[in-house]
Amino acid sequence: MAPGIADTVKEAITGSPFENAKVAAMSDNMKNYQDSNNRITTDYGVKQTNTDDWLRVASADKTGPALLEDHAGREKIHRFDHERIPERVVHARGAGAFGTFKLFESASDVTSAGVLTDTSRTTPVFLRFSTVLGSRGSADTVRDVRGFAVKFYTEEGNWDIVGNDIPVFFIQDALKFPDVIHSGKPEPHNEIPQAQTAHNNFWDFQYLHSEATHMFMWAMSDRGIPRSYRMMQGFGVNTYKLLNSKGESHLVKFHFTPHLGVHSFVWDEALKLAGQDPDFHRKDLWTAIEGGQYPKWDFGIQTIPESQADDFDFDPLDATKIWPEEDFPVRYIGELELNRNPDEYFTQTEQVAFCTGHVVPGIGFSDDPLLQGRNFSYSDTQLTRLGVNWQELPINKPMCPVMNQNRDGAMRHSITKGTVNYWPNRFEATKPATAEEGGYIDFPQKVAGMKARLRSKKFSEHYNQAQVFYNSMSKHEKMHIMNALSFELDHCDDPVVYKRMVERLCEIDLDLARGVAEQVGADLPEEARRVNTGKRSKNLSQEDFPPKNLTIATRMVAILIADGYDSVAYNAVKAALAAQGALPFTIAPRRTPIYAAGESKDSGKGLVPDHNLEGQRSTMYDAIFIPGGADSIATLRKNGRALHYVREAFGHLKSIGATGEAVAFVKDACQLPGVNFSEGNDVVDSYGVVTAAQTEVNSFKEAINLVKGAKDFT
Ligand code: HDD
Repeated sequence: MAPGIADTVKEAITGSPFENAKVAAMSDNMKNYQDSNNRITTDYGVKQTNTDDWLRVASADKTGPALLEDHAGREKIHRFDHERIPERVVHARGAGAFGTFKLFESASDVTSAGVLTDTSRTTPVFLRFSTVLGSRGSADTVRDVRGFAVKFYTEEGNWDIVGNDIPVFFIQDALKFPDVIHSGKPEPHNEIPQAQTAHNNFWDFQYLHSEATHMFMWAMSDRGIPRSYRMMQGFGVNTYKLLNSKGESHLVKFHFTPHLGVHSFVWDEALKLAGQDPDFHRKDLWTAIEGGQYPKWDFGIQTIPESQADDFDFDPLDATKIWPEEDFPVRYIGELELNRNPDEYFTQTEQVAFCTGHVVPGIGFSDDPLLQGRNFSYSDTQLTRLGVNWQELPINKPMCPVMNQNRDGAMRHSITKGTVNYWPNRFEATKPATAEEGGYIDFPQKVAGMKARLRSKKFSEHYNQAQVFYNSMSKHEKMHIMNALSFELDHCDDPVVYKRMVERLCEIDLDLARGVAEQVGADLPEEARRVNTGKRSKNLSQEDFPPKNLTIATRMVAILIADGYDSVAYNAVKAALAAQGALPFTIAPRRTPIYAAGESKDSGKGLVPDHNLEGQRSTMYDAIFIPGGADSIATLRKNGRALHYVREAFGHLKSIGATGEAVAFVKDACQLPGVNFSEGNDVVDSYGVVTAAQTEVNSFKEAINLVKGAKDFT
């Protein structure tokens, strides 16, 4: 394909070309601000000589009133006044990227969808990650569910999977959505707290609405505080249908599993980062893609022949239940890669609009009552946010032809030629497609029943899978759940709320309930409300999702130095980390040249660090390395910020590498209650800490790889 404007724009700005059919298709809508040949014009195209001074009655020594006549001036202010559109009612804060979807195994046995059967295609996608409860300007690292919404620009039209990083949901029926969201959003009287579930209303609702139990256990687990968007699973959550060319129907759930493995923060890191770097996840995604470290997910399906839908002890249409992977293995058939950052946040990430109702031939809807209601809500909300012609916006426009009788409305872009705009018409123009031509066929489902506000009987069981989830956690994951619940309920000052929640936990596990009760000041329960069966299931613990290939690529490493540092160890470790795609940053007491041991300050050389110790925090890094050097370490020992770096990183169980004099420094800095190091100054004997009198680059890399494992000990 010949390079379009989009390619030239991108190349002019970043110097690198790109390939993405959807981005190329948007080239007609793109313009390049950063071109010195451009001249400022009004929106109606007239070049302007001055956009700084309002036209006014004035002379060299007297400024008089502004003139209404200044149309260009009024246009500039008027356009600014109207820049904002309503933020999303949920999932307001997000970050997106373009990418591609490749199928490596045809699923033609279960579907006729081209995107899931044609292995020769590369389907462009746009993926938007989000938090649910916070406003557009809230922090990335809060405890919350993360949105995982994928728009596939397929040859047969747009297909949207509007999913989350957690496979179940709080409610079974879409009609409860306003209630669950109102209870989690800031309280109505004072709009507090922002982007938090830690308040009375949320937990009040969770108790009174027992079907939420499974989901809140996931949200309180480490899944609620992911380390990176690149290290989360994505789930379609709802049950859809796949329809094959024989006219058979299967129920289906969609899965995305990250190649980097599933990793999380510890809560203290997440809390601190929310203030220290509210854009942490956004930046992480952006930097990885700009650096060519493209995040990837395996795409998989779980299917059940529709004829067997009633054969299980749970209802496969209930979105508060998973389909256990022992019984319904995920069949991985494709790969999704994100490989290009957006050009402009507003017109792409903000204006992208997803709809669960967007399906293509071969994919359909089940009777999942949550999905059925969602199908109404998404297109409805876009009317408030974007207006009736939202599907014409460049980011939302399908890549295949769009033609129908829909016309006009605010901000209509397309100009449709012709003397008629209805069907049937005497010209036989723009007629319905046949199935052979790729027309959408609704699955001919036989339905009989009473009209009633009812759910099927199996929907009333709410605790089994919540218990299986808890039982499937590792020891430290269980502890994190207990601590998360203790944090949240500590923020509830109405005793009714936290006492009832402890009762609810007795449905899951008595030890958990007692642990939380003690911490939050509720009565200590004596008995479980249900026996804990001890039943577990696979692929619920994050430990079941290690990285596909061990890699330290994109892991952020802080290297702490001061004047007199050991440049041999510094250079060796830094080069080795960079060679493996890790991102080493040098941090020192000041951002002016730092001199190595033996290097004269008069040499005029020195090394300019990336940051000073005040500018960054250990929480922003996955690991730290400290080279030796007597003077350097003597300085760092006296620097409270440096000491805190080491201690905090150790407390968060991050990998710490040290050589020479730095070994004893790490050891002294980490003399915390309950920490026992072996004798001697040459080695610090603690999981994740790699020290040596000599540079042990390989062990340090190993340790960074094991960051997740190291967190076992929090
Ligand atoms: Fe929703 C946005 C995911 C239930 C109504 N939802 C939204 C987004 C995601 C989800 C990822 C952000 C899309 C984007 O990035 O633009 N929602 C889910 C999942 C659900 C779910 C996984 C359960 C399976 N949602 C749900 C229900 C309703 C909605 C039951 C209403 C009845 N959701 C909306 C919405 C939003 C939305 C109000 C706000 C902005 C938007 O749609 O485009 O319509």
